[in-house]
Amino acid sequence: MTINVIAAQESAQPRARLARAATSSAIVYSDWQAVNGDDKFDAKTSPVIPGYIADRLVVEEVAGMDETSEDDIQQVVYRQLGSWVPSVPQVPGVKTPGEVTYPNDPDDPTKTADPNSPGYPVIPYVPGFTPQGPDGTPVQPVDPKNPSKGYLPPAVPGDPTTDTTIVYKVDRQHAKVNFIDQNTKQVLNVEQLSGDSYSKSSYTTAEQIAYYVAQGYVLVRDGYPAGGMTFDADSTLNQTFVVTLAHGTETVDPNNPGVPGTPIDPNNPDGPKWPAGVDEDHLKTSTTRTIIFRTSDGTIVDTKTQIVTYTRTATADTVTGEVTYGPWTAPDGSHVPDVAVPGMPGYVADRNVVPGVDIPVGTPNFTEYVTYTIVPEQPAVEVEPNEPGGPAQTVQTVTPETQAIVPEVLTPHSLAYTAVQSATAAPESAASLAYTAESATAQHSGVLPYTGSDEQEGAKATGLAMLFGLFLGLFKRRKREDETEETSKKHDDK
Ligand SMILES: [Ca+2]
Repeated sequence: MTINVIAAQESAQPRARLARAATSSAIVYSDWQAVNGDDKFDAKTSPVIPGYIADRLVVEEVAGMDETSEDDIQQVVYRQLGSWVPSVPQVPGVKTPGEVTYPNDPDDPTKTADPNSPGYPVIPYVPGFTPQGPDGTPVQPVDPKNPSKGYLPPAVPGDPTTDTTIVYKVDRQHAKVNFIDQNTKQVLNVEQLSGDSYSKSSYTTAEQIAYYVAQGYVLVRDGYPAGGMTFDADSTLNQTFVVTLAHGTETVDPNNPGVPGTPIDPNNPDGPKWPAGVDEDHLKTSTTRTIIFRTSDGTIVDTKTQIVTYTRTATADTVTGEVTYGPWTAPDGSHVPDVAVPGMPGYVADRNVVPGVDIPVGTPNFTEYVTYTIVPEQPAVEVEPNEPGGPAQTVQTVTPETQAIVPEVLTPHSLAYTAVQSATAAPESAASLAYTAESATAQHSGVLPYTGSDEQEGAKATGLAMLFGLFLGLFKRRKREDETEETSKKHDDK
């Protein structure tokens, strides 16, 4: 479009006006005179018209005109300015900005503005893209820290009426996926990703997660999009995704221990192996209380054992092999029951019961003693020796659960037993009296050895404990040096 600006017509200012006077009778004209003596066209400066550029700045002055001068027509031609024209690839959601017309010099219609002048336009910012100049190099951002402020335009071409195409090149975006060990807080791996703005990555985490699971990890959280991540349009920010993994654990107990060195998961033979410390030996322990029945001269006549078994669990870290144990517990209780002291004809024991006791885990095996002492002669007792079927021959079974030892019958006959014992017979009965805490109801099958008169053979030593217990106070009891280990209470002499 061209605008023709004719200075003489556009403005009254440059017009030189002429006038003359006339008389009334005979018309006599005076000479033409320039009004106010102004006989020239003044110089005319072309105006600035935004978006257009003039071909000349000033229409020069014309002087010395008279009544014979022709009209003077001068033309100033304005042509439309060109623009910076953005060219942005077609991406859904991305709008191509409008073109930017070259700016006018505010003081010179024949020029475009000085690029350093205030208010000079910028090339628009399009997120995810970087504009390039005509030479294919990126244009520089006005503020390198904030490209949204736009870019410095390339120079206006020599012919300012021609456009300059600004090609927007898509930015390369970068992202990373951090695989984190939740237990140690360490980064196991960083996967670097890159792609065009707005594009979707084909990467998925499945393969690497499977790899770590095979190493004994468990997946806590996969923060990476299942279908692949989409790159953003911010080149100043690298997207970060986190896959959180934790150490797997496997817990075993004595009934189902691990086998060190063998695969924890049989389906993953190359995966984590059971570490040391998960076998049964590390998961089970016990404490044994041994009760030794002996005579005052040290001869062992019987032995009983009580065992408390303790178990615990072990939890193995399937990544590091570290083993953590649970507390020890006694599945059947840590209390061993009372043990009734069997009677032995002719002897009196130093106690009638070995009390039950709680045995905390870690207690070493220990031994308690019951000592039998020969009953002294009792001339004052004038009773018939035991008769068959008499009260003293009653056989009473003593079981470990028996708490109170109360004879059903207390008669002088009970004192008539002749105290004769055979130390040499003791060992054979020791083993048969052993029992464990887990089987406290096991039959007490032992028979204490003794020899006696025919009248006494019908009486079973195992039943006599109940009677002997009550007679303990009737007799002086000798205390031996080696009884110091006894833990049960003593009966005071009367
Ligand atoms: Ca980015």
